[in-house]
Amino acid sequence: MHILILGGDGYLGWPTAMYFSGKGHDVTVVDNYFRRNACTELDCGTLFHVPSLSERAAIWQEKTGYTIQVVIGDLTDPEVMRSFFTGDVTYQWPSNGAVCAPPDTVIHYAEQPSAPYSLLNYKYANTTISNNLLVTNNLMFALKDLKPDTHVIHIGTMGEYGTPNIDIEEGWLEVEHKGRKDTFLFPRQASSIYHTSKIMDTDLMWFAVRTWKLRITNLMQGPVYGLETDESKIDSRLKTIFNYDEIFGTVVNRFITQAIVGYPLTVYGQGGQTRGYLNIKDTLQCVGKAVQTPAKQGEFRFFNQIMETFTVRELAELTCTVGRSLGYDVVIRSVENPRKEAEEHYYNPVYHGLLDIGVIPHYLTEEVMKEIFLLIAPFKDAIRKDVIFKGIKW
Ligand code: USQ
Repeated sequence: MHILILGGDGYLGWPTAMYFSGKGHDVTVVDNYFRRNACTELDCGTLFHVPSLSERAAIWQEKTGYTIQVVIGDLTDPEVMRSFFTGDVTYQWPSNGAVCAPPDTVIHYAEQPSAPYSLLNYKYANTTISNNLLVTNNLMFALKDLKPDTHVIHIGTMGEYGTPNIDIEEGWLEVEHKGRKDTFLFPRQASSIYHTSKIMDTDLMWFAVRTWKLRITNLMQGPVYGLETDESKIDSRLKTIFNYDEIFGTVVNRFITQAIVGYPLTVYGQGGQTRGYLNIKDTLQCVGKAVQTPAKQGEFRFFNQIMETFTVRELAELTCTVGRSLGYDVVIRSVENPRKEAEEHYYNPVYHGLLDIGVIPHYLTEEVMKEIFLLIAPFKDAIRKDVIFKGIKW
């Protein structure tokens, strides 16, 4: 299969590229280096230096013999998006790369992924909305015009649903109203501009499926944690970008980093916020299973991509237990919540669809968290305390 990964330089994009390449698929990655550039612009700090995409693809080829083709381009430009389906694409690596056939599958990660970034101010809100919606819309039109049988896997977010006082279904809800029934997208109520942009993505994709009979899987993902995947073990330079700062770091990765550097764990507010979490290894498994069992033509398929739920307080306590067992002096400090979100709420999402197609979860046990501690610990001296909490409010 030829798999095109939009956003192939990100936290999830690069591990996904290695995962499919290692299984013998033809893989092309495209990225505009948004994440790296934003980290530099906003002085976020990352745990370690990450080689460029071309450098990583060269290391990958040297170690495994597999080629990952690299394109540096901005997918908000419709011509860049369309070039992958017309064969007019310009490869950065390998420089003599033969032009590939159009992809069979597109995995769409090419979005600004941070809620705090989207609420820094109106400028960053606009960047989030324009990037995320234009990339998705360009993809929908490229498929409609050039290759409607391509299976798209879009990484959505559980945050689209918010924290409703009813159980969260996988994408759809059957509603009975005045004696009649119909099925609708599950009600959405996001708590950031970033999450709202993902709701609008979903609406664009649902329009495209209804109107042009495209085939799309929307993976409604919770916060991801972890650093290592089977492929990144091959060479330390293949590790994915790792953020622990307030803007791009997700909570579990942040807490472990904070514990290592002796920074009190930043539990926002009461810490009763409940989310569904998954290991980065399970993101790869889920995407892998979704590729193997694609949506049908004209189907908009949803999976809730989480493996288990935790409150923030539970995550902080787990980090404390594991950190102390490793000799770190870990303390928890509740800080005034910079976000507008429910701090104690009902949360009962359904998430059996991915298990039904064969995903076997890696749960966040003490042992698993210890492994992540041991991967981050060697970078202790590089951890910057000044980027951990700046209090980006909304
Ligand atoms: N939190 C803390 N302390 C911190 C950081 C976060 O208490 O230092 C809390 C937040 O207030 C929130 C929860 O932990 O209640 C999760 O926050 P997060 O920053 O790990 O995740 P979030 O902002 O929701 O976004 C992340 C990814 C995003 C993805 C989303 C899935 O950045 O791309 O879509 O997780 S979900 O949360 O299910 O919407």
